[in-house]
Amino acid sequence: MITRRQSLMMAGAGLVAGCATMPPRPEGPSLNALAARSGRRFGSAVGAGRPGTLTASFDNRAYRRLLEWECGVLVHENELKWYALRPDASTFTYEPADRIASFAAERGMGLRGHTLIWHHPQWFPAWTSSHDYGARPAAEVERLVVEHIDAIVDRYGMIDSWDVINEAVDADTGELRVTPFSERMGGPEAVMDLAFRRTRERAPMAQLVYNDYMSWEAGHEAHQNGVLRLLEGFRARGVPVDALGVQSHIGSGNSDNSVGFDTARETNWRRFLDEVVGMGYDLVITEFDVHDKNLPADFAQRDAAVAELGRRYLDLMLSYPQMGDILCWGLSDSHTWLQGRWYREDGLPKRPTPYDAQYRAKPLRQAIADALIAAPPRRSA
Ligand code: 9MR
Repeated sequence: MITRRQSLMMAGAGLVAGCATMPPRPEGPSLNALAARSGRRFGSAVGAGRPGTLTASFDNRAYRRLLEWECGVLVHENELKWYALRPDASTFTYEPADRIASFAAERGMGLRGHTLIWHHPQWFPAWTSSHDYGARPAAEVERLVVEHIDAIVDRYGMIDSWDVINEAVDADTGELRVTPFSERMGGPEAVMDLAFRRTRERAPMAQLVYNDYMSWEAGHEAHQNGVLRLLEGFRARGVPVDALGVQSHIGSGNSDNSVGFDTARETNWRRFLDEVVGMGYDLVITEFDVHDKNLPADFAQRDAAVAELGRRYLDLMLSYPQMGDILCWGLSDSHTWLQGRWYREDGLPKRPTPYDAQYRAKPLRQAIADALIAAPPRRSA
């Protein structure tokens, strides 16, 4: 449900059907062309949600133009999640996901897969709790997971990089989350190992990713440690995981009580990344945006601070040769998920993406371009 406050925010952000006319394309190469110079791709999430909402960027012609200009790879924002694809145990709702996949295929773009299992109880559809798992619940979970992976991976055979598991580590404690599946299968590891192994069988050429939102801000240490333990476990058990998806929602910190803008702890973050690549994992930036909740109202000041932090972050990430593709979680302020929660004190719309709500390039777009131009070549782990 969209609240009155959200609808006002959306109007403020320019998310009103038909109000967008397309400003000229930025001069010079696209972000994807710049990424290609060092062997990477640039891309974005796009959503085919209910028309007129923040999740419906694909509905917007101007937004689709931005994708065509800038991207070499797309990812569904929500359409492959269980709650979107599977209203009940036997129905699959493919149409919104198909539209995005066709758009990418027709333009020769790549596609990432988000996500085969969002390992977080909040995002499991309600029916997974009330489902009749029968006398052998573990076997029934296994059947559901295998059926899901086979159906989705086969249907979207063009997907070359899968977020097989998303957000399994509790950010506060570092422990693995318990889900309706894990509690019936004898633990989270059993579900995750099965998912990775099955995906490898069905998509042997695809990059298999564990994706999470541990970040470089202060307060993320428990989350980072939990992710390291999980990645060590995968290696110890011989589970086929190729890369860590670093979501990269940086900036103000995503919570109601966020106070600062930049609390980056670079030395600690490098130590974390060193351990990850030391275990032989590649890195992917899967959901980049720069939250500006606590920055001043003034657009120029805000945009400059967002661009400066974004550049510093991307430079650090791109200093790792194992760092691969870079995807933003939305290209325009008209449709970012951050407009829908953790509102600014001044009530103004946020500016966390490379293009403003009128589809004009902002300093963050230039910062991404500059970071890509300066990037050393990619070398896979
Ligand atoms: O941007 C997504 C938003 O539209 C959805 O309402 C929300 C819940 O499904 O998920 C958002 O995307 C999340 C992504 O799937 C996983 N990492 C965090 C993203 C932002 O919450």
